[in-house]
Amino acid sequence: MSPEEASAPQPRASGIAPDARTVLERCDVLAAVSSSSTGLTRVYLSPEHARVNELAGRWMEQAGMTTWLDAAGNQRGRYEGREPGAPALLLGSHLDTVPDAGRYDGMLGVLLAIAVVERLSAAGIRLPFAVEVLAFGDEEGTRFGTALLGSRAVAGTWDDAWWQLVDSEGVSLRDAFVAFGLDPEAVGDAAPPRGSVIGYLETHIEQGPYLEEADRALAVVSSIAGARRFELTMTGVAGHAGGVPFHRRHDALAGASEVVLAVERIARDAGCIATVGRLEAFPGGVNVIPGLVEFSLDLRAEHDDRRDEVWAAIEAAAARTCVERGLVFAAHETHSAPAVVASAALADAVRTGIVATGDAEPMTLFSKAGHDAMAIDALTDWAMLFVRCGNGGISHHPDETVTAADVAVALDAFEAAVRELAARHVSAETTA
Ligand code: HGY
Ligand code: MN
Ligand code: MN
Repeated sequence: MSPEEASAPQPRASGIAPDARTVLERCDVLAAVSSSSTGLTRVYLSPEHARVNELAGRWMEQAGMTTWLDAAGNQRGRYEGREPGAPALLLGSHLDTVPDAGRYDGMLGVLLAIAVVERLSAAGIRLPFAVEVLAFGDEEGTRFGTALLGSRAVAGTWDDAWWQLVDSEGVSLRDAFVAFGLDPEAVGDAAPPRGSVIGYLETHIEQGPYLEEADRALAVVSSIAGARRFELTMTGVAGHAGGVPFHRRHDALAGASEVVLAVERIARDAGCIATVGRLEAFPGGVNVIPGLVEFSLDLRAEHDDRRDEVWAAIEAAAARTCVERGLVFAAHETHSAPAVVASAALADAVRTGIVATGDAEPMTLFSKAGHDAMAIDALTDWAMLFVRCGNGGISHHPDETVTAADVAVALDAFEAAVRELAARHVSAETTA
């Protein structure tokens, strides 16, 4: 196979390629697998997770892959290269969701990866490397708070301290593993042997407004923001809503509210991104001054030192509020992932894939959303392809949307990027 043949994308049927339409139909099938009757919620090691693993596994087999469930509950598929057992290019994304999610965040990337392999297999093409598809089970961290568990197991960066994490029902991660049929002691087996991986490509919806604003379908990702997550508490004194005069109050909710607004002000002024996604006041009576507030913080930035400076400023603002109001502030960090930069060589192949679809000057975007590539960065080089989100880029919301045309062009670009890597592999072998 010449380098030119290896990099030519499949000819596109008029209109929307049938396999691109199948990707969207499969997104709809997966969207129906939810633990909630009023929206899409699917968490790690749940019965719903087992169900979508089964569906993805079946589609992987139809695409000509051998499949297995790995030691961390990720659904995996492998399409051999010209030589059986050759090192693999990894393609993937995640099948878990946030509460009340959209149907494309993660799922689109898994299904596009399967569709790329299906195209190779249907054309009888074997590349100079194997292609593995990974459907990660826990990118969001919805169930246990710490994110990227599936991809961190594959990257070989599992932390045994996580076994004690518990979900909202008090089920530990260890017990959830066992209930899912996994052996906690074997979690390390999810990591591929050293030298058996040549890189990782992920296609994902942008989850932002920039492609839609620029009227572009695709972009290559330059880097992914580093993230830290915290469980925060503000403790005051509960009391009678009528009997306690203002100057005697230690109102935990008023104090927490000052911190929430300080989070927004400090992060915005620093060009970072911070969100309080959850807040609960206790004891929660309408006629009781809140004595305790539990709230979350999701803090991200393009550069980790900037992010950490913002965190220090937030802590200082909280300390001032505590002095003024006679409160106590505490923070427990639940997740931390460093900012990561895409591999120039792999990103260039993604760029070439976008050019192959007719976009002569592909857009480059920094990802403010986190992705499994952050974890896989510890294992191998990575690059990402972004697909336009409609509705102003809304995501982590049922109104998340993509167009069939954008999915079709993303599939072409993703396939072209994989075949570009094959062409480069061939020419590197030839000149070696
Ligand atoms: O939170 C994120 O950015 C990703 O969707 N998990
Ligand atoms: Mn997400
Ligand atoms: Mn995602």
